[in-house]
Amino acid sequence: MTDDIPESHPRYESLITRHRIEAGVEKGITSRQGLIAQGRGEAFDYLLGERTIPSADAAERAAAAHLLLADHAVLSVNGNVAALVPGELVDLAEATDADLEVNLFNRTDERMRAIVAHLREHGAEAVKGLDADGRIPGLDHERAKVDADGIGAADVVLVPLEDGDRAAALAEMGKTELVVDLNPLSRSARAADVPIVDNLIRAIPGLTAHARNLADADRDTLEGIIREFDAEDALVAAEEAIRSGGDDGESVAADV
Ligand code: PTJ
Repeated sequence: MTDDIPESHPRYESLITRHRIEAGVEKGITSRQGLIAQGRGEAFDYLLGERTIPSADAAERAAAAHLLLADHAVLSVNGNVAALVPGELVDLAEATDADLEVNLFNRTDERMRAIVAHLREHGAEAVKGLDADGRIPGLDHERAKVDADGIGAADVVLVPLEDGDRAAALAEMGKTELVVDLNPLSRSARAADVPIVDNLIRAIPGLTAHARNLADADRDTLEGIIREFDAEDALVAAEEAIRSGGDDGESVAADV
């Protein structure tokens, strides 16, 4: 089906992304609600000009520094993330020595296993999430279920495409939270230590590129990058970019 979309199409990437989400639903990985979430994200991405704005790039660099400094970093995977960037997440886990853990809002045993298998097909060795022997306090839905030696024990968690409740609960547990969300007004973005207002399909490879560039950096350098980053400023810059159709005065380049 992707073969039917010519690369010259002005919205090629967006159409490929839609196809991946659709295929994720067909494969039993992505929930049907994931289609709605994707549509919401697309609207923000369109207004951002479907590009990584400078403040998001700075956030990706700060997030990479956090992952490299972590004692135990975990990358949380849901149905949309698994459909859109499975191989890219495996690369990021390798570059930062982080664990991968499946954590679902609409949790079923079948979906959990399908996502674990999908990540393995994309090169993951160990994938956490099936034990579910830990709980995030203060949450009464399925996302509270975590592995005690995974998200339960992590000091830094990357939660791409999150729902606001868990973002707040993880912050409450004192974990450093890195969130990817195209909506700078979402509760998840606002609860994050590092909100990355960018599309997952650009943000995850961006994070990995920064992690690889910083692989030999010393602790002082990484701590300096983290100190320089201001979450509130990044959210304000993203909101301004959305309202003005481009953070640097450029008009939105996307075609309908
Ligand atoms: O797989 P599950 O069962 O864990 O369910 C996952 C979904 C996504 C259905 C669930 O977490 C959900 O309902 O999320 P929300 O509350 O719709 O929030 C999704 C947020 O992600 C919105 O703020 C969107 O703007 C944003 N978003 C959607 N697609 C992308 C995105 N952000 C970055 N990149 C995207 N591709």
